[in-house]
Order: sequence, then C-alpha cells, then structure tokens
Amino acid sequence: MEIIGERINGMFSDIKQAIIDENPEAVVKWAVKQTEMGAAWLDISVGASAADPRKALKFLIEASQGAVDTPLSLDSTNYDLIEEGLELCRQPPLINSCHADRHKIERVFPMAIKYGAKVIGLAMSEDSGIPKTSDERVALAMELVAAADEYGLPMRDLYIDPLLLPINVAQDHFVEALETLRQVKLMADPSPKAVCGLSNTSQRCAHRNIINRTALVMLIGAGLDAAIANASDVDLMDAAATARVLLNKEIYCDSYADLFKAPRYKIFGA
Ligand code: THG
Repeated sequence: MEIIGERINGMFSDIKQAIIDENPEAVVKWAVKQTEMGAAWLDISVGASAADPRKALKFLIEASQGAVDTPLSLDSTNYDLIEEGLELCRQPPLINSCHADRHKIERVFPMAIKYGAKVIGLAMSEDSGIPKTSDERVALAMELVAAADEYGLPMRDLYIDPLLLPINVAQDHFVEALETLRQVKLMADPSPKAVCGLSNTSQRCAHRNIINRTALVMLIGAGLDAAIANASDVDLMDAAATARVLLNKEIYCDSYADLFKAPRYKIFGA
C-alpha cells in the first residue's frame, strides 16, 4: 500500500502563503512529517491561484527535496509545467495525472517513458467529464491500459484513478468508483495499480475523518494500491494497516499499527 501525502498543495493556506513568501518552512515541515508517517510519495501541487505556477512548482520541489528523499507526485494538468518539474526531480516521480483523451495520452506517455516516471491515468475525458456509471469509467480506463501497452509503459507503472467525488453532492458516485476499481484490477496481468484522491470524498462534509477512514477501508477491500491522502491522520493510517492485515496482505504482529508509522518499515513504499 502506498500513501501519497496530499499536504503540499497550494489549496492549503499555509502552503499558499509559503509560495507567496518564498519561505520553505511549511513545505519542509510537511515533507518531513508525511515521510515520517510512512508516505511513499509526496503530492506536489501549486494550487489554482499561484501567480507564477512555474516558479511556485520549482520552489515546492526544491523545498521538498531539500528535506527528504521521498519521491514526488507532480500534480498538474499543465504538461509543460510537469515536464519542467521532471527535469528537477532527483528520483523518477509520479505524473499526476493524464485524462483518457488521445492528445493527452500522446503528450504524457512518451514523457513518462523518457523520464522513467509513473503515470496516474484518470477515468475521465474532456468529452464525458467524470462519467456517472462504472461501465463508462471502465471504458476510459481501458483506453489508458491500451496506451500503456502501446507505448511500453510497464503496467505496474500505470495507476488508474476511478475518481472520487464529495459524498454530500454526489453520493451515488462512490459505488460506481468501487466497481470501476474492481474491474481495473482485472484488466491485465499484471494489473495496473489503482489509486484514489481519498479526501475528495469528504470535502465540505462534517466528520471528514470518519468518512475518509471508512471509504479507505472499503477501497482497500476492492483492491486499492495507493491513496492520495492525509498521511498525518493516525487513525486513517491505522485503519489502512488493519485492513491490510485483515485481507492477509501483511503479516500480523501485536504492534502492527505502529509499524505502519515507522519510516524504517516501508510498507507504504512497497
Ligand atoms: N485524483 C488525483 N489527484 C488529485 C485528486 C484526485 N489531486 C488533488 C486531490 N484530488 C487530492 N488532494 C486533496 C488535497 C486536499 C483536499 C482534498 C484533496 C482537501 N483540502 C481542504 C478542503 O478543500 O477542504 C483544504 C482546506 C484547508 O484545510 O485549507 O480536502 O482525486 N489523481
């Protein structure tokens, strides 16, 4: 199980301020904290409001890499920006993300191959947006799987995101995402990986932690390999660890939950 720490994102006010002030303190703090909690990757997003996204991305990458060796997930829909980021990464990152549109695949997949990066492919397209049904999402995921074959991207380097939406406005979507995930894990052998942006589920909801925790356990039950999530939520990390033990994917021991929090025990990096 890989946790992709969500916290270095200009959507959060402290990171937004760090970008404005060019002060790496908050970025370093979250890079270290998420890594200590077992994050295998750090998602890096400048957010929607950065005055100079290019400069902001460079700042976030350099601040993170100055503090930890944890590989990065470059979260942007601007592929020129991603390519500049790829040049700065000391370790091959995750490209987050590529829609299932031909012209985007043609831009992203060769770039991933060139830099040895992995790719998060979204089960959505410009035409259909985020489809309602799992059948439509599965069809889009299939396009991405076929593209991995075509371009020679190893299947285990493709992460398919069935896309989660806030349950308070789109309650009917979660079951569709779950079914998409199950189908994705049957698409090839070896299968692509499955990833979700977990915190989307609870945006603008009360009781976010319990929603995130419950959703994560259900997703792990359906075969989830990775989650963009709040790595500093101890209960969330413990729930993920427990789910993995219950599914017989990890060896049980009395202090298994603590093990997931220790950086030396890289279960979330495996
Ligand atoms: N799939 C992929 N990438 C993604 C997402 C996804 N990247 C972005 C996002 N979704 C995952 N990351 C976050 C980060 C933060 C929040 C949700 C998802 C979040 N932020 C608070 C909020 O909006 O309420 C910020 C408020 C604050 O505390 O300042 O919830 O789905 N591939």
